[in-house]
Amino acid sequence: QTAMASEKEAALAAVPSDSPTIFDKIINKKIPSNVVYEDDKVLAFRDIAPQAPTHILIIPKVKDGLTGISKAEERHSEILGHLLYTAKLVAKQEGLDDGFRLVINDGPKGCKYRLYCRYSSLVDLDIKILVVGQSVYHLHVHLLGGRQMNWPPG
Ligand code: IU
Repeated sequence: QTAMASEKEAALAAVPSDSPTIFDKIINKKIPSNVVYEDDKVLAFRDIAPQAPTHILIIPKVKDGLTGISKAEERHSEILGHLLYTAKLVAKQEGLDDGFRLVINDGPKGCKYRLYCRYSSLVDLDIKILVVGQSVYHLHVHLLGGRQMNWPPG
C-alpha cells in the first residue's frame, strides 16, 4: 500500500461508437477480470464497481455491431437469447434463489451515476467519475443481486 492518497474528479461521457472497447481486452485476457462463466459465445465477469453484493456483466464475445441493445438486428436474436439464458445460469450459480435484476443501459440517456474507483497498482489514487450515459459501447447485461432491489431504479 502506498502512503499517499490523492483524489481526482472527472466526468466521463462515452461517445457511441463501434470501435473496440476495454471489453475486447477483457475477452482476450489482455486485461485481467474475475470471470465467473464462459463458453464459446459469451463471457460473464464481475463488475469492477459493484452496485450490489453480486454484480456481474454478461457480454457477447463477438460484438458484431452490438454496441448496445438499440443496434440489435434480427440476426442477433440467437446471441440475445443466449445472453439472457446465461444470466439465468449465472444467477443460479451465484445462489440468487430469492431474486435478482437484469439491466441493459442504452445510449446517452440510459444511465447516470457517480463512480468511485481506487487505482492502487502504481499510484494510490481515488477517482470520482460522473458517468453520463452507457459507458462501454459493447452490449452487456448487468446481473445484480444479493440485496433487495428498489423500484423505480432512478
Ligand atoms: P454501463 O453504464 O451499462 O455502460 O456500465 C458499464 C459497466 O462496466 C459499469 O458498471 C462499470 O463498472 C463496468 N466496467 C467494468 O466492469 N470493467 C471495466 O473495465 C470498465 C467498466 I471501463
